Amino acid sequence: MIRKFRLGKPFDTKAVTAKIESESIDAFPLDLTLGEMCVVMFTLNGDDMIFGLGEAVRGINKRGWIYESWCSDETEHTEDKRSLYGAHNFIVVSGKKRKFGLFIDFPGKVEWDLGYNSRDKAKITICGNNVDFYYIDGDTERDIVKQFRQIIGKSYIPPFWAFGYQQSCWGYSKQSDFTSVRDNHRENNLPLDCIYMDIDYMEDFKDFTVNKELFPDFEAFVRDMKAHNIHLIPIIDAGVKKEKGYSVYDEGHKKGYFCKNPDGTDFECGVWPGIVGLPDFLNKDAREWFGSQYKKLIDIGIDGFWNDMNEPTLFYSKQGLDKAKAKLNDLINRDVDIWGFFGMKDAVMTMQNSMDDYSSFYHNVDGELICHKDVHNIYGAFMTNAAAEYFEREYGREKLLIFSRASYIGAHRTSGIWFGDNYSWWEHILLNLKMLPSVNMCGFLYCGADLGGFNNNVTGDLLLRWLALGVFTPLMRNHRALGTRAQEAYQFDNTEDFADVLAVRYRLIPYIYKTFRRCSDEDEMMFRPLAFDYPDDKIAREVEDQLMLGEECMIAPVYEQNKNGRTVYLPEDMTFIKLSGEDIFTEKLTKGLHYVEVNLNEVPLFVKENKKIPLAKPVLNTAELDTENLKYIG
Ligand code: MIG
Repeated sequence: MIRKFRLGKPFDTKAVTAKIESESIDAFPLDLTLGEMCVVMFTLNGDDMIFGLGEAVRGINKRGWIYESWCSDETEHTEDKRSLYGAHNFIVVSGKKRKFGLFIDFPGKVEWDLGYNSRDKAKITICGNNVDFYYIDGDTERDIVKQFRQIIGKSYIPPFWAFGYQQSCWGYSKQSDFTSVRDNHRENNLPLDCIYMDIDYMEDFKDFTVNKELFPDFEAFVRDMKAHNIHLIPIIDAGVKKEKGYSVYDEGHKKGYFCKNPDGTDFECGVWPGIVGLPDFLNKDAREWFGSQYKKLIDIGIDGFWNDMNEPTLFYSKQGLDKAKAKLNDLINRDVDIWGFFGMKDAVMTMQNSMDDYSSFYHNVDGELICHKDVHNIYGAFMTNAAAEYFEREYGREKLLIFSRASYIGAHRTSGIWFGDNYSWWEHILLNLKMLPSVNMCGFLYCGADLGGFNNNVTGDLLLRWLALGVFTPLMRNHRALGTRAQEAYQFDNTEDFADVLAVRYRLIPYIYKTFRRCSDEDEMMFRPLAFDYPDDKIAREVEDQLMLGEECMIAPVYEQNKNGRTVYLPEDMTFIKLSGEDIFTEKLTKGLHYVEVNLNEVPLFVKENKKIPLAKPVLNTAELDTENLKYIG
């Protein structure tokens, strides 16, 4: 059962689609302290586990750390962090004595102390007092999540080809960069469906422009790629470059569609294009206007986009820069000692994404001015909704691919997400795995991490192991940062191993796609912690490096270097399957612990007794996939 409790006059975040009558706040079942900020408290029992919070660091079980819902351009996903790009305010508390779900619908900052200051207390601080609480009772974790999913609406479904393998790189710029990625995949028997265009394709990082020197006839280029069944997916950043004569800026400025300073002038800040205006995505007209800009690219054949920098990221603002300069000047005129040195460093480093800046600009919501910091967490979601609403109206559902970096619950209905700037670290394979069930709980089904890692230099074995997890994630994209070691599948001397692993993806697409659709239709999670399916199994409850997939499978990737396999826990008898190219290896294993060997070119998978999964013939593109003649294994 879902109970809603309203405090004050909450901002309409569009997270919940169901109409639910709210009860008196006095009946709220958890301890609640009211004030300028609201605090929710409850005791944690010894065996309580806490699931949820979507995109976040640390474990599947979130207990024992302090998290903050505050959409952040966080470039290092280490366990000391509190926030990443998304703000997903839903948790499930699960113990023997009681199980419940809690969704806090609030667009500003929320702090989740889940047994951090005191091991047996949860203390959730909401930075405001206009908020909707949803409290969900249920017998099982799955049931609680399903009830929640039913009130937030069905998850986004992308076009079928978006389940193919995708290659990306910050730094592909000229036309030949893209054609060579395409051709190298084909020549090496490596499948591919999409190539991403990062900010380099634009003219001076201006949204909705294409650099004419790099792409003399962009339309013909897009057509040529399409003829090879390759979709080009350009990036769109939140900030619009301030430049007279650039129509998007001129129009946005004239119509008052950018976020404002208190004096009514446009708030300006520095991001990749230089000084930008931030479109006011919370304003309905601005949203429609920005959404319709995508048409410029759609008209020339583009059918997918990724939205970036929409937390929003602010490298600096004019006021921040002035403050930092004054501080530096002051320091420079003195003898700089060690503290002066740190002062200088701080002056520069704290300029980025500062709370001062987020507190200084305003949105115009139906004539009412709202300070950004109070609605920060829905900015990116509303950017993506702007595009998605336009797409659906003009082109229909499931026609265009769109996913975002920043998100809030609600955006799961209109788009996917990717997990942002991870590293080419082994531990980030595991972080990728742990995030999957957490974001699924919050409705985000079309998702994935930068396979191979974004920052730092990859190695071939790391990429292979990571791909063997990516084979199961709806968004399967290899992406890396500018200046890092090349990580396309053909860059390594054992290219055949990569062909073997990528072939498995295409063999599994019918299964993955069907499971994905079903999970969207039935408000289910595609990936679940073992704890959800085997609540009475002590060992299963604590497993943090294996996941249930759909109703048939369990996955357990190898995520450590120089390992020829791993230990895996089977909560029931299962068939251990290894897929590699056209090869299939199967072995029946009984409930319990096993060490399984997995070569670098193999994808491990476990299928439950009496279940079977379909496999297609491996192909090099989704357009070539035969989804009718399937072979069932299990
Ligand atoms: O400040 O567009 O997360 O995927 O390659 C970096 C360049 C901006 C961050 C994204 C990343 C993308 C990069 N962007």
